[in-house]
Amino acid sequence: MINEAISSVQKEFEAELPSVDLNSLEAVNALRVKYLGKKGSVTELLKQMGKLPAEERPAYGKDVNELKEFVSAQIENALAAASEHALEAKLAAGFVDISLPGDGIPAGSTHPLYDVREEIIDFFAHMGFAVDLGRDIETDWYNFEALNTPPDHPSRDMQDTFYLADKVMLRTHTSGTQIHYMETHKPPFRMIAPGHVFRVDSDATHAPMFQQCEGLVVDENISFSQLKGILQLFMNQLFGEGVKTRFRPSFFPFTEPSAEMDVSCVFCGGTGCRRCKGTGWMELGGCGSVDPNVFKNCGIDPEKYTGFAFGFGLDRIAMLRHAIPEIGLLTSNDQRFLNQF
Ligand code: FA5
Repeated sequence: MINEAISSVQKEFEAELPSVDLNSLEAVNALRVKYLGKKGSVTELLKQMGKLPAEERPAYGKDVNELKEFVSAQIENALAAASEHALEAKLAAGFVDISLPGDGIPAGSTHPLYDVREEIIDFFAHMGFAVDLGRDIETDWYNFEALNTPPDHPSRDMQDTFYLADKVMLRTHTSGTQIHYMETHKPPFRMIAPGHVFRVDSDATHAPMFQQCEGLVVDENISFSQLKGILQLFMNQLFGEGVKTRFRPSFFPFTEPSAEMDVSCVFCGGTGCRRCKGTGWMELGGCGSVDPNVFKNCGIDPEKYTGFAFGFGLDRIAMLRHAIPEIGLLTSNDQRFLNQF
């Protein structure tokens, strides 16, 4: 038969437990002290064991230990519930628990235009080309005159150029960087000049601000066929081995002969589709052999040196690679567009 003192403590505990506020850590702690503390009723029962005759101790010990385990388990559960409630209350009051798992920061990605620019720089830097970023604001000399562009050339028109002051403008192409470079470097050299350019121009494939990459190689015996070879390699790098190039005769005041370079349409492989307007080709940039007048303007002997130059639209390359229908999307900062990359 269970010891009367033990069963009375058990009954008392069972009667008291339901009335304790389980949301209050203080109340549950008080219950713990009352039964399991140094002078708690269960602790007192345990102390009694030593005073009992030896033959009664085993049965008493078993019962009192069972009671202790029961009370401990109940109080532990109550403490866990009260602690959780206390934490929730703190969180609701603005407390930050730094041990809780975080919400996670979504990873960003590089912009498709940035990727094209980096790939171009990487490709030409590996071939020993220097990189000159040039400047966004140019004078008439660098943007037009030294580039052999006559005063009546249409590109000088207010309709095409953003003028900041008389003979000062936002550059309309990266070709001015050729002049700065030739004025400050002696041949032989090879360089590229990626950067923003500005024109009064706006439709699905033309933007008022876009990026170009200029290229210039000057040495003795530089030929047009070397230009074609390097640009073919460059296109292979950008669009894969299967891409073909085509050079159409064209005109730029600063190159002679001049050409427009087309690549076989990356969408249809050259058979003709809606995107290449049925031609099988897409225009990417201009190029040519450096006009001797440009060399003279920069103090380089055209009898000794020859060279080639090219200029490409980076936005057009990004549009081709990702089938982007509107050039404006590239600079619109629209998350729905950007999240696709
Ligand atoms: C030029 O700007 C010459 N400076 C290129 C050059 C450099 C020729 C060196 C010879 C030697 P063009 O105006 O065609 O050429 O522009 C070159 C490329 O820039 C175009 O083929 C196209 O890809 C891109 N481009 C031109 N206008 C725009 C525009 N408004 N928006 C986006 N891309 C454009």
